[in-house]
Amino acid sequence: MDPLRRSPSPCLSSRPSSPSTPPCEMLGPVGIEAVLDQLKIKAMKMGFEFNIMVVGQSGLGKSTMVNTLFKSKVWKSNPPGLGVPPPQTLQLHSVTHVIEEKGVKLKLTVTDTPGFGDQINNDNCWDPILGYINEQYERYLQEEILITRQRHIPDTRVHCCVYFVPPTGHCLRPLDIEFLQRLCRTVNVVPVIARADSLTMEEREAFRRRIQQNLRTHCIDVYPQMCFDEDINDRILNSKLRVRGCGAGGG
Ligand SMILES: Nc1nc2c(ncn2[C@@H]2O[C@H](COP(=O)(O)OP(=O)(O)OP(=O)(O)O)[C@@H](O)[C@H]2O)c(=O)[nH]1
Ligand SMILES: [Mg+2]
Repeated sequence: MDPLRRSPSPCLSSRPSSPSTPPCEMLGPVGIEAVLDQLKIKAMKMGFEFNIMVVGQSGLGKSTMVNTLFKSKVWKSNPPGLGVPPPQTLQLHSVTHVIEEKGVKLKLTVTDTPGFGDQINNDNCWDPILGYINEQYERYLQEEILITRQRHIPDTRVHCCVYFVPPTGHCLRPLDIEFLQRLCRTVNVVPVIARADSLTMEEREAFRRRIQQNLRTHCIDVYPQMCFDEDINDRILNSKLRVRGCGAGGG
């Protein structure tokens, strides 16, 4: 895995300094704690960016999930088209909205992709999706290496890619494996069982376990990868996610 190609973390992280650096003895308060407030004010002003992409075979509910997400959180003024399924997605497109909660702004971009796997020959059906992801890295890098770069570089890199697994109830298909192996080298992948309401609870649980086994067998490193276990808190949270992984999605 090449860490340079790994999708970026959407959040700012502040790690304590190395334990090998001894703390300096202080003779009085110097106002270090004010840094926290300053960082908070800055983060509130700037907001956070989170870019999510949905990928999967045609008809698995990618656009429905995007719509659900937007209707409940962003498209409040949109006329509700209840019962009207979204039209088939024929090209990759992104929508961006700013969500604000208790003064914290989140610029959320959702990228919807056309379904794949409908052809007799599905060779390289992942190319447009991987091409888009890599193009965003390239765009960001080009801005970053400019001598006079912008103070805030617009981040269009995909932070998280939700991969819809068809609810076959068996195991991952060869096409899923091929696709996931490529995707997970480039971006944080969260596999979900699509249309999970078409399986019973027992079938869903057995399917989830088989998928986890397939992922291990084929060295598909989905989110959260081990490199995110930076400290004990991360490890606890990530191990919970790993145990419950691939249980979401669908109804
Ligand atoms: N039972 C069930 N049906 C769903 C679910 N999500 C979506 N559907 C239905 O599945 C059909 C296809 O949904 P879409 O969201 O258009 O699927 P898509 O993955 O975007 O399809 P493409 O754009 O062709 O790639 C629609 O009729 C939805 O109402 C779900 O979780 N459960
Ligand atoms: Mg669609």
